Formats: sequence, C-alpha cells, structure tokens
Amino acid sequence: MCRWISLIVLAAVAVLMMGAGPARDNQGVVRFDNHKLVRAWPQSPDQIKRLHELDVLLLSDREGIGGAPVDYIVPPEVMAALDEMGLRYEVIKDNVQKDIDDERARLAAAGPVDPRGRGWFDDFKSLDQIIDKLEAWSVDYPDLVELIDIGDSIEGRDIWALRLTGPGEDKPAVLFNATQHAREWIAPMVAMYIVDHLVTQYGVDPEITDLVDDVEIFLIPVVNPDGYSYSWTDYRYWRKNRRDNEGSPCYGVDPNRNWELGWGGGGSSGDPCSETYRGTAPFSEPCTQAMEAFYNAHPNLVASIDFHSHGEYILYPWSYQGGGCDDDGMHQEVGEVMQSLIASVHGYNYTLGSCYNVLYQASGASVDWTWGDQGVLSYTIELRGPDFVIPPSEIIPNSEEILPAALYLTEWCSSPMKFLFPEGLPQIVQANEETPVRVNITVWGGAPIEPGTEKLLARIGSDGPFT
Ligand code: 0X9
Ligand code: ZN
Repeated sequence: MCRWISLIVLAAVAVLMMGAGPARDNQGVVRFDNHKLVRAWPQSPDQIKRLHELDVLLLSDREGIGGAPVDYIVPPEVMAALDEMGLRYEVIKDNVQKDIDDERARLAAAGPVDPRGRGWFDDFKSLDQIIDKLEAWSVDYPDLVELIDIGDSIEGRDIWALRLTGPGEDKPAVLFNATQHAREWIAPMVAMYIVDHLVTQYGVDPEITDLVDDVEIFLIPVVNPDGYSYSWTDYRYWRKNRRDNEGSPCYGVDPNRNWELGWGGGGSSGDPCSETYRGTAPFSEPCTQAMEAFYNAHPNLVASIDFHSHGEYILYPWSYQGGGCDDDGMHQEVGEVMQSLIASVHGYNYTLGSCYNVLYQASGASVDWTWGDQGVLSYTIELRGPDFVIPPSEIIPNSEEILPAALYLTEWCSSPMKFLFPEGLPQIVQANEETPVRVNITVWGGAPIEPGTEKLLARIGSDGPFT
C-alpha cells in the first residue's frame, strides 16, 4: 500500500518537472513534439488566470480582450486541463514540431545561398544570409546603397541599416524595419523585398528612379539579431531578445515593450519570464537603444513601418492608451490608401486602426515613441500567418501585396509638407470681397515652417497659370 502511494507521488513529480517548458534534444535544441497549436477564446478572467498557471506558450498577446482569440502552444499532457476548465478552443496544428522539422530539413537541403541568386525570396533566410544580401547590394549598387552599423546587440552582433538613395542631399526619409520579434521570419523577407524592388528598378522604371532620387530610404531588416539567430538555432518560437535577466531563470526582454513612451503601462509585464517583459527601464536594451539613436540621428524621417507577423493588420498609435493620437486623422487617411493598395494585389483585407483599438493595449511599443516623441508617421504592419512557421510560398505574395503600400508611403514622404483645409474649400469666390479660407500647413518629420512665407496663388477656370 505504502509503495503504491510513493510511486504515485513520484509519477506526479515527474509530470510536473516535464512540464517546466519544452524539452531540448541532445544538441540543446528546443522541441515541441506533439505540442498543439491551439486557438482559444478565453471567456473569463478566471480562465486567463488558469491558463497562466499552465505550462503553455503564449503566441499572441491579446489575452482577456473581449473574448478575442489567443494562440498558445500547448504540450500534449496539458490538453486535458483546457477541457477541464471549459475553455473554448480549436486545434490549428496537431504537432507543432512536425512543421519545425520540415522547415529545418528544407532549409538545410537548400545548401549555401547565393545572395545574388534568383529565387532568394523563395524561402526564409538566416541572419548571415540576410547580411550577405545587404553586402551584395552595397557592392553591386555602390552609388545607391550604403550600409550603416547602428549598434551592437547584447551578444555583440552588428545591427545593420541600409541607406538607399540617388544623388543629392537634404531629403525626407522613410524607414522600413523588421524583426523586433525573433520568430516572425516573414517580416525581414518582406522588408528586404521592398528594397530589392527599389534597387533593381532604379534606372529602369522612371517612377522608381524619381522616388529613390527624392527620398532617403532606410531598411533595418533585423532589429533583434540575437533573438533572430536563436530562433534559427535553438528555439523556433523565441520572441524576445537574449537578455540574461539577473536573478531570474528566464531570458529575454520584449523589444516592443522597451520603448520609452508609455513604458511600464498595461499590456507589458514586469515579470522576466513573460513573453512581454518590458525590461528594467525604458531603452534598457542595446537593440532599442540603437533604434533610438538611429531616429535621433535622422530628424528627416517622415514615416516608418515596423513589420511584424501575424494577423494582417495595419496599426498606428496609440498602443499604450485608447483615443486619438493628435494627428489630424493622418494615420487613418494614409492607412486607408495602404489598405486598399494591399487588397488590390491578392485580395487580402488587412484590418486598419489604432493598435490599442484594433488589437490590444501594449505599452512601450515602438510606434508610440516614433510618433509621440519623433513626430514620424508610424505603422506596425502585421503580415500573413496564421502562424510563425508558415510555408515559404507565402513570402512572395505577401511581399507583392505590401510593396505598393510601401511605395505609396515613400511617395507620401517625398513631399512632407501637407495642406489641410479644416473648413473645406469654397466653390465660388466673390470678386471684390474677402473670402476667408482656413489652411493648416504641417511639415512631417522636417524643419519648422517659417511664418509669413506662405503664399496663396489663384487662377480663374481650370487651366492657365496661377497668379
Ligand atoms: O504585441 C506586439 O508587440 C505586436 N504584435 S505581435 O504579435 N507581432 O507581437 C503588436 C504591437 C502593436 N501594438 C499594439 N497591438 N498595441
Ligand atoms: Zn511582433
């Protein structure tokens, strides 16, 4: 009798220990054998609390928001607990490891990658392969492309920015950056595709040539190189950077909770083991410090897109709080154009709105600081899913649909002085009478306007010169 009891206790201890995170193979690579990708609809704070107690990996951070779905990776032995708590869920992938294994095998079989090879966008690319392509561009287009080392990561990796522009100085700038989150492998591919189009079409397509001549285009494909490398070598579903959090067994700070504006608020965590750990202070992380310094060094930045995956969203500030972000509706207006351009390519309808309203509260996210502190028109675009491990055949169509939106935003930056007529324009102006017209002039990301330099030009009819 006693023997039976002690055996049962031992068995229970063994299950609990196995539950402490996914297992590693003999090379230290984290494995998710038979773990399920579960999409759940938590209905109560109790269910969310219970989920936190269970050994599940949170993949999308919208817990507790109005019954919206949340994705988790759930070990097989934890599945019963989901049923016991009465959670509504569906299993999207039955064995998460299978797709990881297939992806690894496929990428290994591809062998060495030629940075100039056709088909570079046919599959995902490692950090080194991305850097090789940046270098190839700088060699092949020395008059257009310059590489800038914007800082080092915690593990000493360079964080690279690419600057692309034609001859001339003093231009407005646009930034495309990606991979604050390590596991979002489609993000650097789409950002690279935009630049690939611009460098290869320069001098070929007159509109692209003008665009590249008029605007300084920056690309930072991998903001978080340590996390990205780790997701390739050790842990496919890694999200954060690789900060060794002193006093905690858990690694990593979420770079997209580490920016200064709104830092520390709701939708970020003070727990180093959380997937949305904000770090010990705003800009505590070398990768976000490098981004901060990059913005400060480029006051000509007018707009930016921070690429993530997944969910097909176009998001703008605020992220840390609800309500408008004092932008005269500009983010929505420009966002609507990008939304319809995206839809026009493959019919995908990206959801547009403020981060807080459309997705969930997240404090310390980049869009808030880049807009609120820097005055840069700022978007987060969540690319295609429905997971982070997706078929490589998504890369090109996803890039194709984002490209016209990115080109439009670049075009929008090329004339950063914007005129708004808050009371509309009069249809008819009486001769010899005063007609007040309110004009609101803003310069986005540029120098202040000198008062008294404005001019009103008018003409009668719809052609002929203005006087
Ligand atoms: O949570 C994030 O940092 C982003 N989503 S992701 O799934 N790629 O991690 C979204 C950031 C945008 N801000 C808000 N949703 N508030
Ligand atoms: Zn992300």
